[in-house]
Amino acid sequence: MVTSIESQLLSNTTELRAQVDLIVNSAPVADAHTHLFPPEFNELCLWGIDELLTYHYLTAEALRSARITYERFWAMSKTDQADLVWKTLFVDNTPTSEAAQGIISVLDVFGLDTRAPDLKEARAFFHSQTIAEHLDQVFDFARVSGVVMTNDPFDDAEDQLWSSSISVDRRFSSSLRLDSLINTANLAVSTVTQTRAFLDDWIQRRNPVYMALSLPPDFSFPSDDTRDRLLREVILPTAKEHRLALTLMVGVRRGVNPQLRDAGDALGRADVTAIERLCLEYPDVRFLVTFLSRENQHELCVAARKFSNLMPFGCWWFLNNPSIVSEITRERFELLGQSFIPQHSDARVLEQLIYKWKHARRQIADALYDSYQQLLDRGRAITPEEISRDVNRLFSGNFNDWFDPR
Ligand code: RAT
Ligand code: ZN
Repeated sequence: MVTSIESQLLSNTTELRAQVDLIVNSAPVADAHTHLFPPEFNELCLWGIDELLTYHYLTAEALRSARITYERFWAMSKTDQADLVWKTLFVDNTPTSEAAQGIISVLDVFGLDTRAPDLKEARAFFHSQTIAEHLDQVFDFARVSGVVMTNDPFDDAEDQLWSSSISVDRRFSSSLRLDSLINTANLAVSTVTQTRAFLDDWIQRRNPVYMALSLPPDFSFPSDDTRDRLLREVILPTAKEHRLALTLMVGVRRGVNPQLRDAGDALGRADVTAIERLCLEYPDVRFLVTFLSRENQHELCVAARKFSNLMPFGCWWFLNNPSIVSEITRERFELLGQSFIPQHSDARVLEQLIYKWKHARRQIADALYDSYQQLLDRGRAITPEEISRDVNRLFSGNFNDWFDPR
């Protein structure tokens, strides 16, 4: 008798592994947080080898080993900086760090020499690409169906582009990032009214998928400060009224070493109970939350078990290393089933989508396989159809439910 693939129970571990790999590697993913811009945003759309190598994750690493002062490094042109990063991290040393391995994955996908002594070949390759086709190819390789941008409503360069009524590539959705509001505001009553009107207008025109805020480790709620007032009087009412989720990224310590510029931020352990109180007090607001400290991850899972308006997402920034992604993803499967968003890329440079998703899929596949294997040992086999259901929920279903509940 012929059994259809859909109803086939995977009771053999080799077959199970093959199916998990196939399904995880081919499922399209909705990328919930990036810093990418479409080509219509001109110089804000970053791509190519020089942008890849001057990514702040890599400049921080190169400046640990290269014998050069910060001043001299920042005075160099972008191509010279990229040459120095390449020589330091890829020629003089072995590129074992996650960010460096990311470069290797990208070069490899395009068939470029991963052991090249310099960047001649890579530069020639990227210069020969036209951005429109290259973008399609990158989305295709990464199997990303769409990305959420990070849009600062107070950034003049962005604002001018939006106002020039460009039509944005449909794969790029906007998000309303409110860090500059929180960092600059001093709240008079008129400011509250004006700020709300400003946000209402921005939301109306740009149709963001969520509002977002990054927060320091000492974030507390409730609290007797301007941030608390902004949350209560501006941000949370706006979220309610527009039925927009609020994304909170907690635990970043900005500018710990200002000389490193973009690479100078660090992290700290934060208080997850602040998020619990927000979820309790605002049950009709959906919170998408990630913490930067490894030490907060278990507490975040437990908080999410208590509040269905809390969705943990991603392994953010310094957590985006295979060993830590593996640990966090397994912890989440054990405590939350499939009710979380396992990863976002945080890509700033287009081709990073390729490596960030390739590496994330590997960890997610390993963790899922182990969960199904445990189920099998305990007496329940799984079907390919169920694996697809689970993976689709993790890669896009939770995202779509959360951001588009209408
Ligand atoms: O991961 C990063 O690239 C950081 O620099 C930050 O941008 C962080 O992701 C953020 O969104 O604040
Ligand atoms: Zn980010």
